[in-house]
Amino acid sequence: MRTLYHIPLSPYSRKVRLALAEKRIPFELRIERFWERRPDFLAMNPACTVPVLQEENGFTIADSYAICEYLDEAYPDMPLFGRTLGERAEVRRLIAWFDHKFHAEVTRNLLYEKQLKRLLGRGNPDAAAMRAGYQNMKMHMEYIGDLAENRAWLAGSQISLADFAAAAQLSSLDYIGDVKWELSEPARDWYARMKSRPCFRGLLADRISGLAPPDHYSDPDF
Ligand SMILES: N[C@@H](CCC(=O)N[C@@H](CS)C(=O)NCC(=O)O)C(=O)O
Repeated sequence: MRTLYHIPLSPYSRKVRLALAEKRIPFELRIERFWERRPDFLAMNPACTVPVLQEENGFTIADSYAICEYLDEAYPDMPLFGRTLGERAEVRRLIAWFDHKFHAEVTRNLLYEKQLKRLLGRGNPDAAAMRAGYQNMKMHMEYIGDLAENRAWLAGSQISLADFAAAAQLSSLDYIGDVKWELSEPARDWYARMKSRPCFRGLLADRISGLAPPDHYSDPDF
């Protein structure tokens, strides 16, 4: 069976899980404690990051963007990178926005500080980083709201990997109760639409032992 090595709160793993589920590609999940640096995992991905996808025939690919591009080329039904040249450029711009800018300015300052740092034994959360994360969230929620108000989906008229990249970052933060949904009603409405899609079911069913999500986490009408 095709296997995705992941950790539940990893936004990059979540993006790939959504892409696989939207394309209805069967897969199983395997938790990889990347901080233990398992030799077999290092052999698959010398960068030692999750996610890593292993196809049934043993073909292995690391990096969420490379995995999603590979999936779109290998399984072209339900294209996730847009159809026209212009759409494809906009999808890629927004994937980079969420994978890099949103992650660096918001997710890293909250999720990494509060959860991953402890797991990795890298000390206590940094209060200044957390303040910056909450502050930066305002601009990002407004931006998502503006996109959602002016387009059917974030990158244009079709759902795309841009929506999954954004939803993946937000769903990891939502699991730890750190998304201020009151900052943008259009962003919240867009996320409610995302949550009600069948591809989201796996993420909404995630439960991490000793860390329960808030009640609204799995409720599409939150
Ligand atoms: N560019 C990579 C980033 C993946 C990444 O940073 N994953 C985190 C978990 S969310 C990780 O494995 N971090 C391990 C580390 O930084 O040592 C991708 O898109 O897959």
